[in-house]
Amino acid sequence: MNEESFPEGFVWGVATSAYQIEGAVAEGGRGPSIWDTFSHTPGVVDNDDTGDVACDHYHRWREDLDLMVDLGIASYRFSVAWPRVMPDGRTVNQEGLDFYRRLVDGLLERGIRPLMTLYHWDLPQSLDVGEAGGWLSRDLPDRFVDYALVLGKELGDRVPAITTLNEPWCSAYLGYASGEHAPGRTEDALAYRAAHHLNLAHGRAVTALRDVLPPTADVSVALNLLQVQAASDRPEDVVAAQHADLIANRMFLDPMFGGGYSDELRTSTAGLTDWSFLRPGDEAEIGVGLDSLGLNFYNPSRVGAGPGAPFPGTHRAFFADIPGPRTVMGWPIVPSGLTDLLLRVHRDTGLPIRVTENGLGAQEAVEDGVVHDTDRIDYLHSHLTAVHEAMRQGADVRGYYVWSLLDNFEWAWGYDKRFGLVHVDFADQRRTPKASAHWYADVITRNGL
Ligand code: IFM
Repeated sequence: MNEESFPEGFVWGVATSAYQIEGAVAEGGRGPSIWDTFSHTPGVVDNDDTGDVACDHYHRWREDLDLMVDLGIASYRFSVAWPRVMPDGRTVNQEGLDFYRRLVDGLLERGIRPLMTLYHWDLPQSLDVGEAGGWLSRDLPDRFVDYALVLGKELGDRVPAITTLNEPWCSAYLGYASGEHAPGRTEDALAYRAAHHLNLAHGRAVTALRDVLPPTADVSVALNLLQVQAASDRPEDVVAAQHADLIANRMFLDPMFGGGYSDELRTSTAGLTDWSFLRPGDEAEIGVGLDSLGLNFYNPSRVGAGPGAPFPGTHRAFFADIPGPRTVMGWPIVPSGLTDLLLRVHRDTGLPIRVTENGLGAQEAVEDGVVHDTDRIDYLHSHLTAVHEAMRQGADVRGYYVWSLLDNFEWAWGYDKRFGLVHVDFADQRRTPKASAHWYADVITRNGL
């Protein structure tokens, strides 16, 4: 690996998720998800956008796979819609399974390696009924195991890599504390209960999957760990940053890799939760071995003790400003944060790592048939340089997946913020590869920058 090249076999990929691209929410026997309900609630998504049609990928998947071939993509990270495969969260819908079987076969025929995420936030609505439903329910981990086993048995012979959860931080803290995501609950204490049940679902699913997957299967989780920086070296800011690290990162890392929730985490959350949801044996079930780790990164977070945008799930830490350039999402552009985070994760887990998401959100349009997204090229270039630097310093990074292949439904931001390498005209579903797509294809051909 020289200054600009990546090792042979480094995997170049793109990522998407089901609710953000598929559309066809009432076709093929699919049942409603919590995101259907949430996005149809007036005022919660910009412009009241929904994923009803999205990129119509459910009908256009062949065209989208061909786009990946044109770009030279080696691996495609997609997620399965639980409500398509089990419309009520429990009963198998063969038509839904068939869709994913065709998708996976289509990938393999084109020489693209599937990386399948089981849960990217679209929980079947019928599993979220009442005040204590959804991820607040102790029943959910077992429902998730049943679902994981259906996919493991159906597709495990042809999908070499399976990720259990995408960004459980978002499911727990944005779904249950800040309310920005489905199901839109707003109580800090609920977020900890949800996070624990997500962890338990992950651990139990990994154990169950091992029994049905081939021994070569690569099982992982994808975390959006915060690269937390203290707002200053004032003791109160340092403590606030440690607190944020505990609730955002170690809430997941400790039980998955550290032998259980740490005393520090328990102390730090006293007053926010009584941990009554934790039962003897849970931590052992969560801390099962993984083959690799997915890391999603967009920006570091500066955290302080002063006033500012509150940090979800805590009364004590606040997001502080990071000076310098920002994306239209308001997210600071600091590529060195990715190097630091990769090295930390390498130290903490020792696992092979994939950067399973990284990319830039922008507001852009096709002009004379072209999207000149030089800002995205700059962003991707600088972050790939940061990955390269982490590898030079010893991090075992095996692949990089741009978020995202297509412009898509960006959750509470709707369709206005575009992350795709490929522009989607949502009026006629026309796909136009942006300048960044051509740039990425070139990077892939050269296996380097
Ligand atoms: O679009 C999301 C994705 O679903 C999860 N990670 C962050 C992306 C950009 O916000």
